[in-house]
Amino acid sequence: MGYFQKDIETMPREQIRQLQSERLVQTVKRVYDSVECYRKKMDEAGVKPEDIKGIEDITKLPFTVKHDLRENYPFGFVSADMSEITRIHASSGTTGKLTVAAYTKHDIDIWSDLFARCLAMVGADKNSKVHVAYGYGLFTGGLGAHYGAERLGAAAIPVSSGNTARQISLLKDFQSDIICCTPSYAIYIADELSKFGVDKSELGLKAGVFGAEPWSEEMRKQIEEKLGIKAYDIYGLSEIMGPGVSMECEAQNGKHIWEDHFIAEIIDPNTLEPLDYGQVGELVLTTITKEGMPLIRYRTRDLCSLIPEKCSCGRTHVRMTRVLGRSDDMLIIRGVNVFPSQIESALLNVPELLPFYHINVDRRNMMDMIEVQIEMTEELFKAENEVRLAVKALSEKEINSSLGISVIVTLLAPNSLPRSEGKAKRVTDNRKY
Ligand code: DLL
Repeated sequence: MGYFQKDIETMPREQIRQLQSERLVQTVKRVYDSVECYRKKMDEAGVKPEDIKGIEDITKLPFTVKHDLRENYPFGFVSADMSEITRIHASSGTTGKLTVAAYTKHDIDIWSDLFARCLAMVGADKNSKVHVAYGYGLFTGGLGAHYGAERLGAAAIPVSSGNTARQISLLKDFQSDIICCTPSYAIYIADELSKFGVDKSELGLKAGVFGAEPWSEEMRKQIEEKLGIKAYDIYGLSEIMGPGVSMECEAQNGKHIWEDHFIAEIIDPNTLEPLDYGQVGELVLTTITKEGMPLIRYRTRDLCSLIPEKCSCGRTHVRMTRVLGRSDDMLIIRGVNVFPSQIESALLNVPELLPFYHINVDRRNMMDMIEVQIEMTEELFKAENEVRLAVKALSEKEINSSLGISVIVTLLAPNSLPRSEGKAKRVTDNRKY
């Protein structure tokens, strides 16, 4: 499928590395001179900008963590003059203060290019109509997708999230070919179609650009089937830019990280040592062209691995695997590390269950207990009690055999869990630490 900036997207790896080296040196100089926190961090680590001669020196640089951004809230990490800042976003996260992201006009320009690359990658072009159902506002999803669609020359349709009835009628009337939203909202929209008497064949959709939360291959299959489209994974985070840091191509085997603008490393989240390609660890990103708020070795907390091999799509930029979970939302259940996405994968192997679930974690008599509430299909809901009990037992076994932990599965009637129009909240941990 199409390229937006072919020469860059297929640039030989040695050339990418050279570009990264030059841009890293510039960025380090820039932040040392303009961001007090970086000057302090680098002085403490005993490293001067002159010590960074290329990408091979990146490990000499200190990490940046979310806490640093919060401590310097709101604008302590801004590296440009306020007169040059043209946009400010913020991410609420799950706890505490907002994390702010500030952009210059040049930053917004690059972001638009990168999202345009992502859209072209999944077959969009200037004839496309892009239905944007990510939230518009401080969240980066809506405006990120919007500017990308416009940059490509496609028609951006700024629907934002919510009001599912209107989403469906607009999808049908406008015959949009691309939809951008969270995967959980895509499933919700798909399930609501029948309620409005709309069949997927009446929509013009061909592809979806889904991200902002972890999702599984099983969920992909369901979305693709229910909407009759190809479902692609997009990744990003506000601190680094927003959506479009990386995107899946037609091979659907990992997301290309746009390495002409970001340097990706994987580290062991405990020892902080760099890990090799292929090893699962925490993704660390350095921005190398940002002016508003460049970040050096930002610990994303997202766990994945990097795939360096050449991709069948022709793009040379390194790929990251699906995000397995976050090093900070990993549940430790009786000593076993468990990610909500692993529970999702195991349960969606059971065809009688729907992809709407919630995990409750509790501690009783010093023992960690997990209850997974999951919705049944209409058919199972109407079936005999014994049939339901058999499915419950089977799903408990699925989780046990794939994760090595025992859980209690509670089957719920269809539509009993709250639906999410943005990021889904999947876990409630009631344990007292
Ligand atoms: O979620 C930006 C975004 C919008 C990405 C739309 C993709 C689509 P934040 O609100 O700052 O920004 O949240 C960033 O969301 O560190 C990941 O933990 C998670 N995340 C984002 N995309 C994916 C994905 C946006 N494709 C945090 N798979 C990140 C898994 C994702 N997790």
